[in-house]
Amino acid sequence: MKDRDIRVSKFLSLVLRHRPVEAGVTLDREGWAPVAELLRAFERRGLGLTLEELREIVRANDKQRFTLSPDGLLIRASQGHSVKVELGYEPLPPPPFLYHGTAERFLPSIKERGLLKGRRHHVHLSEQPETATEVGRRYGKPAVLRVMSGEMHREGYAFFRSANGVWLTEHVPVPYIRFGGDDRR
Ligand code: HQG
Repeated sequence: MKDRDIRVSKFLSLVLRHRPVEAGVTLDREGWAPVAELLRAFERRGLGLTLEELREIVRANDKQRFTLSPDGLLIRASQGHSVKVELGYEPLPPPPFLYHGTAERFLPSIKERGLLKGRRHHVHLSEQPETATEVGRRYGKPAVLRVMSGEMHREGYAFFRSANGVWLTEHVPVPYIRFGGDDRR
């Protein structure tokens, strides 16, 4: 991605997931913001953006983080919020295993408390261990944990899949985590 596109994408994440009020943007219950309001927030930020540019950045985003409504008037982040929103994803049976990328320094705490959602709404899980490695790298030396999602689901834990393919669940207790990563034990 180009430098400017990265700045735009980061500001979009900030506004649509974490700090809409500070940016002067209103999210509805389901996390949708009026595109016109968002464009004005970009203006104020000194990152003037045309509608066409916004559409292209949403289309080309590496993780498909944002969704435009069919009429193009509203936009929301597909996952990752810390502000309260109801994304409305239906519970779905997950694949047997999912992966969580973290940093090695978090492992002692995860071994005690399981995976916690922190300030976000959910714990985020990937279908691919490679994606999890990249997620983990953001915080330090990456470690990939395998989550026994099939077993969790059979035992009553709910899973959701965001529009951009990230799996979401409330908490992963320690017994469902394999710390060896991809070894199928
Ligand atoms: C860790 C990115 C200590 C957890 C990604 C993670 C994702 C614990 C950090 C999305 C813990 C939270 C979310 C425990 C979990 N003790 N640390 N018990 N339980 N942690 O950023 O999953 O690029 O809130 O392992 O792709 O890293 O922004 O969550 O390291 O989908 O679109 O606490 O963000 O997407 O960090 O990332 P985060 P995450 P975007």
